[in-house]
Amino acid sequence: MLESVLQQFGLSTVLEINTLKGGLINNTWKIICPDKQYILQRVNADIFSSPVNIASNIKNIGDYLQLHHPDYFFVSLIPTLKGEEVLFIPNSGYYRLFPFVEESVTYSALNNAELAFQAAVQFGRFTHLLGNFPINQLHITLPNFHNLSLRYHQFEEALKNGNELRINNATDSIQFILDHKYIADIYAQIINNPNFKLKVVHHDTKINNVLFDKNNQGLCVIDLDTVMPGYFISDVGDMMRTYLSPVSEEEKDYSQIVIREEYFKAILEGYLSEMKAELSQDELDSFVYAGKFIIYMQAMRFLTDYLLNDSYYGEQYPEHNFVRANNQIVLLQKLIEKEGFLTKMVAEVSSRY
Ligand code: GN1
Ligand code: MG
Repeated sequence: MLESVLQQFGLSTVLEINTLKGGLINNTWKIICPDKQYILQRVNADIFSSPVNIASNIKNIGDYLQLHHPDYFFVSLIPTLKGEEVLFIPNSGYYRLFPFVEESVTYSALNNAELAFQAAVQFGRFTHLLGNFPINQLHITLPNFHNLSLRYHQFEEALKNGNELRINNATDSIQFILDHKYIADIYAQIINNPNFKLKVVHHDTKINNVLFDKNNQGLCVIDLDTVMPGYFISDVGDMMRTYLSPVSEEEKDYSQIVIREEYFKAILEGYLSEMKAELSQDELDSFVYAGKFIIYMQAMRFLTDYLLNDSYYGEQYPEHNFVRANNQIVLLQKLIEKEGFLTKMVAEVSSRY
């Protein structure tokens, strides 16, 4: 099957096809041909209703960067022999092909704060370089993706219509989300605050979406599916969610979840090195809030999915999304414990940029 897909992209001699794990949504394979390597992806069309719009965003952003920032390293799509940037195969799905960047490295976990700094520079640079990009030309690939008010509403609906056994099993976690609703209320204020500007935001800043070179210098960001107009708190927050703790959302031993202050500092310094001039005082003052916003949303999304029988994220073992939700709740608790300290760090560090 994949062979015939690859043929339509002009790849007829394929030596190896290796499945890459990592993302929860799309399928990804590394394709090894005699002279070159590629990344093939099948876009999950149950979630992304228009893979063609994603391809169009990637093309427009690539063209803009090529024109205005020709030194920026950008990974473009390789079209099919017929010139399509995404190939639709009925009853199978939407496929797209990227070149594999030779000697590039990705990480799924962080044990070096310098990499967190580099990643934050890359996500900051991406938004910074696209500062004058005509934002209304971006297709909205996932409407309301980081709309916390809507996510909260969906959570409330799941409390009414979800699996009753699971609702009873999750009483404490549900109570935690209800008790922290103020995080959603702050979001509702932010979107009405003119000092928060819509920017070109990546919306999925986990570490495996950054390419590094073999000397661990950041090269560029990848996985542009969710690049949409948004607020900086989405990108900074998801970095906090995924870089601060040494263990990921998959960890079942919650005692291993800790907030590593030097990683917070790395995110702050890396992001501000590119974005300080573009952030208003209100935005800067929300730097720590960014982490609360995203971790709260992710805890709620996993919990909502658990209550709705895992229809979005699926599960690899019983109670998987319940474990993920509770992991994120612990992460949020630990972040809140350090909020005062981290807020002082933002004031201190930002005065130096
Ligand atoms: C999904 O597919 P992946 O792993 O890049 C999700 C993110 C979540 C993440 C949690 C489109 O991202 O929002 O933060 O899982 N993407 C979508 O692991 O829902
Ligand atoms: Mg992704």
